[in-house]
Amino acid sequence: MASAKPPTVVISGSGLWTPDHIITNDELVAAYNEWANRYNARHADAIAAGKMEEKPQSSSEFIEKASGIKQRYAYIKEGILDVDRMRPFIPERPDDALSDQAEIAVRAARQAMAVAGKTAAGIDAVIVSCAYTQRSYPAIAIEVQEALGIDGFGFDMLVACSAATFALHRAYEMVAAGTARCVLTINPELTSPQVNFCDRDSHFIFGDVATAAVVERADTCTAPHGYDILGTRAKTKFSSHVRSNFGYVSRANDVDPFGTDKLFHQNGRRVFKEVCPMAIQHLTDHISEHGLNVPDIKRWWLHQANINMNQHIGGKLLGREATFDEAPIVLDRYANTASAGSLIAFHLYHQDLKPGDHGVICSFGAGYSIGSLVVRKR
Ligand code: CO8
Repeated sequence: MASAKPPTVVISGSGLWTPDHIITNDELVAAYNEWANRYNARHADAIAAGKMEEKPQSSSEFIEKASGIKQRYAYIKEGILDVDRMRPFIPERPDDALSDQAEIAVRAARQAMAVAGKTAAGIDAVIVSCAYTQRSYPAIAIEVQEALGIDGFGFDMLVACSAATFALHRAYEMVAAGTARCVLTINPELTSPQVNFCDRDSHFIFGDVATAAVVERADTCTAPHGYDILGTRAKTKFSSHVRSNFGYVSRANDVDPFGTDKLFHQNGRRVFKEVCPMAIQHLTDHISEHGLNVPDIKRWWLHQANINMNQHIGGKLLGREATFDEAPIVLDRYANTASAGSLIAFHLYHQDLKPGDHGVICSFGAGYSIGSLVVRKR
């Protein structure tokens, strides 16, 4: 008996929630430098005796040149620039209130649902996928499901920078397999609580945001800017060069659960050198799997960690510098938003493509992990 052809699966809507608060490089650098001055004054004797290292100064010029980041958004700005605190002040909410992450997830999700023309009744599953969830259980996805009035099921996924693309992969597979008619994927990237604002090498990297997407069968899609998913590709390779050791076992380890190694830390140079070739190979292989060559791709919605990384990858693929139109950059405004970067780029820059145009959504980063989708405008 011939097996039935799997249905065409579509991204029919996307959503983006942007926080109200902006932190510029100058603001961030001023707070860090003042903190470093105070630290150095406090430990002057030990530093002079060579027992402690002096904290070096940060600079806006370095940040923009090394990363392309000019500002970032913060869910809550209060506390981050307070030299006596150096972390956001996010008051704990009672168990019967919507959690912070569920709240921002719902905001992005409602937008994606409106764009896709979907009500709660049309959605079967919710995937919340991001770099961190603010608690282990009940899943944030189930809380979001409840808040949106969706019947069906939800679960959380953590794949650091590739969480958004890997969630779209799962959604694609569920819809293709017929286990769900329509899946909502959401990436509430609340990064600021895990940023070490006292670390010159990484204090500038991240911003908060939430993105969402609706994935459904082509035959139910009524959205004006749907994209057929032609295929997905994923690759992971273990590396500790981007790492956070925060976790539930710290209590039993008898260590400070908030020590600096429990926050985001990385060897940025190594990551740059090791991930770029992996991403270039991955993208080349993925499009060729679909009989496509680089000139056939109208738009590359790439991960947004570092502008030099994007320019390097775009340059190697195209043999010249990619234009903004070919590979849009959002990290100057949003900074690195963990997994959400490629989805922000997609959300802001996908409506102008013509039916039949091809594009690629791709993320790369911690894990290491790389995830991509080859898509075609309907
Ligand atoms: N101001 C002034 N100078 C600085 C600063 C600063 N803020 N920071 C570093 N420097 C100095 C360094 O100390 C160094 O000095 P020296 O030469 O004397 O040693 C010099 O500037 C050059 O430093 P680097 O070699 O580190 O500079 P790079 O050009 O490599 O730029 C970057 C640093 C921007 C970090 C760059 O390496 C980079 O972006 N690499 C890619 C990293 C990447 O993509 N990582 C993925 C991270 S995201 C991810 O995986 C998701 C994780 C989950 C989310 C986490 C949320 C919290």
